[in-house]
Amino acid sequence: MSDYAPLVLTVPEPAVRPGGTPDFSNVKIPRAGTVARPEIDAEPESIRDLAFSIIRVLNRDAEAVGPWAGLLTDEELRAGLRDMMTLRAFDARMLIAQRQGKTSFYMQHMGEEAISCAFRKALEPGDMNFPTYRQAGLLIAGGYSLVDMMCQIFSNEKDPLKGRQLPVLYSARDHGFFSLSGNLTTQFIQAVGWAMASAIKNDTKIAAAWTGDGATAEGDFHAALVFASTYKAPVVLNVVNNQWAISTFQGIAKGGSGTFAARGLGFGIASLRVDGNDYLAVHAVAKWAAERARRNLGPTLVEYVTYRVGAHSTSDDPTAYRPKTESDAWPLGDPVIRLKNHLIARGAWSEERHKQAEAEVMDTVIAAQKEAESYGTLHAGGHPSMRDMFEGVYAEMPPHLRRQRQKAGV
Ligand SMILES: Cc1ncc(C[n+]2csc(CCOP(=O)(O)OP(=O)(O)O)c2C)c(N)n1
Ligand SMILES: [Mg+2]
Repeated sequence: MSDYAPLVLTVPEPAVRPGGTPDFSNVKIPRAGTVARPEIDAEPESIRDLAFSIIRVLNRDAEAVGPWAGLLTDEELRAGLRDMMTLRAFDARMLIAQRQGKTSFYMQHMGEEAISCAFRKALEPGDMNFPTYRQAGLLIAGGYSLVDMMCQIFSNEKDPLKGRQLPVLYSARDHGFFSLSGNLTTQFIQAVGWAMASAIKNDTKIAAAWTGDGATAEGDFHAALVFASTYKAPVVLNVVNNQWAISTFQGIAKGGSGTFAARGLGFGIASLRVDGNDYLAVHAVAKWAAERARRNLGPTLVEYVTYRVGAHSTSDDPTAYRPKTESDAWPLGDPVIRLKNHLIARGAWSEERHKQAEAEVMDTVIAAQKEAESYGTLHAGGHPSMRDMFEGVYAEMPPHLRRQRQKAGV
């Protein structure tokens, strides 16, 4: 007989299930403006508390307060608002297009627009993002063509990637957007490797790695942190904690560290948490982290606290695993509405201007869609040539591929 009681496996459970009352009492939210802004060259050891708090700029009255406020002009904030509205309109149109059978698949950003849109504004030309599928704001805020994005989604004759990638897995080297890999957290090791190469070449460019909360459980995430910290790679390590990894709640991937940002502490990496629905806070933290990387002060891990309002993808139905009204209960609000209200509070925007901007943005997106559809959609119109399938991988086509191409008659 053992002196010990039988062992029991711990399996974390989400606070509520479908049909229950949404509960975010576990998300501790400090008041806006209360978290300190350390010097750029602060030692990671001296700012460990930032991995357990949340940096916020916009308060309940839509004012920008505290040490992380004041970086952006009215003009820049209006541009940021327009980027987020464009991303939202783009998502709305592409979700309908998927229902209409014009594309097989789509992934939306609802609720997370501030993160990729504001982060893009902290980068310089030549910097490289290694994004996941939920950062199309990096392209939109960087002025990439909406038509090109849609052509990729429709896999049509003008698809820049010639039908080789799943819809939304874009690639735009000149826009600092590395080919999007469906294999999650490859982004982390690749970004760190790219950043190390930049340092080896004595270049000035930095990298940005992207992952969701769920994918931090992959071994690649931890391997990347080892290399980033040992070699002080010029990289910003972004973790978008939107509370869900498809149907798995964030408590499964988080482990015992308390927060995702706290993962960085064991590696001696400067680690911060930020309100991911606060455009100003995201931008300020991204600037701080990018500046550290650029000054050769090493990597920064940033956890964006946010909520995935929509379904994971068009293949997912969230009502199967979380309460229908959970997103309404999310305490950090809607990033578009929060920035809109801030601009109004500054006297730099109005309800009328917002309505007009909404109409303009939708017109722009619809015009882009019309053009993209004229080059074909999934089942209609032009397609990439079958011949393209055989090109672009080898400098010289190997004999077996040549034979296959001949067999295909293209
Ligand atoms: C290495 C790897 N494992 C599993 C998957 C399948 N998969 C696609 S999305 C996803 C959930 C990811 O959740 P999270 O990292 O939180 O990102 P989010 O979708 O919430 O932005 C999974 C498991 C994958 N694409 N790659
Ligand atoms: Mg997630």
